[in-house]
Amino acid sequence: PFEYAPAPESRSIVDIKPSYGLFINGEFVDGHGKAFKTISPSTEEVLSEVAEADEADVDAAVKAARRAYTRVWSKMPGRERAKYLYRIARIIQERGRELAVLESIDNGKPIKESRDVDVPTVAAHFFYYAGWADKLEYSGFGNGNPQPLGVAGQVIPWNFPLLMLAWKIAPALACGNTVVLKPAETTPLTALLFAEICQQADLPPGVVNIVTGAGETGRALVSHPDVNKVAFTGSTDVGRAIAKAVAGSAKKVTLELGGKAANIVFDDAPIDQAVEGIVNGIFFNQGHVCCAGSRLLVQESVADEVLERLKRRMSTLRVGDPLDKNTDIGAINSAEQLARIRELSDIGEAEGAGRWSPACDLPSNGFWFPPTLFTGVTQAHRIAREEIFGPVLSVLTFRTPSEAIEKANNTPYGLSAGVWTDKGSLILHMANQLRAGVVWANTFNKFDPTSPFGGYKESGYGREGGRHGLEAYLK
Ligand code: TXE
Repeated sequence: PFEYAPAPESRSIVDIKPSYGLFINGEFVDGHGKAFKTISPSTEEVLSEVAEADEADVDAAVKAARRAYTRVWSKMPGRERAKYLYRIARIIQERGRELAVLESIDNGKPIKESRDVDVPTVAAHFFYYAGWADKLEYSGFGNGNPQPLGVAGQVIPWNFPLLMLAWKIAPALACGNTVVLKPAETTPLTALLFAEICQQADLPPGVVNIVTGAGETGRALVSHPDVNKVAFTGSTDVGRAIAKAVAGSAKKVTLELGGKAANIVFDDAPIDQAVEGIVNGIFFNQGHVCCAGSRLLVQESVADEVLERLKRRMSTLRVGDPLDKNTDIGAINSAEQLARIRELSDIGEAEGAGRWSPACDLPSNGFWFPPTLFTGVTQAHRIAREEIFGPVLSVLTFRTPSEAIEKANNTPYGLSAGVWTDKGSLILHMANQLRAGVVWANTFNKFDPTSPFGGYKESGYGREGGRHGLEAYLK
């Protein structure tokens, strides 16, 4: 019963073609392989058929990237490269609504997130790295004469299709590399729209190439002998496979893998603010977030109060149509991911944790999962250790800061953590003790192009974002 319900964002502003080819050397071309279907996870309708790049297609893309690298891009002065990146950033802003609607249709995420978080952050990355392109010699890399690496092979996941593309492509181009990027098989459409934007920006052919396909295409790309740099974001298992595939080669590699972040609430935290941070930490993007605050560690003395307020807040979350501007939680990205979330949640229940979800009507078509809370979770439970990658929060309690640190670090992962307290000294103490690449204080899931992002332990290595993000693309 909400009084104000604006009409859903119109689908008609996006032009989804019945089929798409590969983007190689500045043009859309037919692939040699089969085609695969991309569906809308909120309706299960087939959106389009997309070419599946085989080894020969990947080779053609790498060759185009090499030519563009040698003849044009690596020779161009940084300030000229910057002009293209600024142009791309501006077109992303101009076509922001179209990009946001397409992202929500193909991925399932709520329009208010794709419109207000994903797309603006994507533009911000291109603006930010455009600013570096002509200042690299002053950045302290390569004894004042930093050089690009060559051709970058980049493989990205489906949870932030455009944002991961921006994290990968913007720094690579700013440094003078050319790229072949493979989007995830369930979310190829915005990368293909980005290819159109490259054409619109008159980016020289071959500087950006997009090859669509699944794991086989990704494997062909990362193991191609003429790829100099591999950048991957995805599951820890595939990250391991990629590390093996490139072992012994001279390729530079960065891996950004899974997570099981602790969001730690102390008894002196402003509770309402912390509850918002807990909700944002785990329900943003349906919990399909590598740095999601999927473990809530709450100090025992305030646990009951926090849980009561959290449940009340969860009861107001609206699950449904990603294009409805009121929606807080959209569709789960695929049937496979939904099955994985269901399986781990059922295991949590079977292992004795208390399961709770607010009453909510889930649409009959599409892939949906209600916001879910598990209480009474211990370190022994699988839901405390394994990445669920869905809107499922495991709640643990602690008494002292050292117990919180011990529990937070008791995971093979180390991507992020959150600390909620009024004490500045405690924030600094926790940040120094937590084995996580990012520690947020009194906030969560904040992404900024100026800040480096990346993991400890099995969450991977290398940093993306900020000045550190340049390091991955320079020698
Ligand atoms: O990931 P994959 P999946 C986690 C999350 C999720 C689980 C499985 O827990 O439930 O992984 O998701 C490409 N060589 N994350 O199966 O398979 C693939 O085509 C090269 C966390 O979707 O890792 C896609 O483009 N590439 C994560 C990309 O790898 C290969 C985000 C990621 O898919 C390949 C996504 C191969 N051998 C899932 N096999 C995060 N860190 O944010 C697959 N790919």
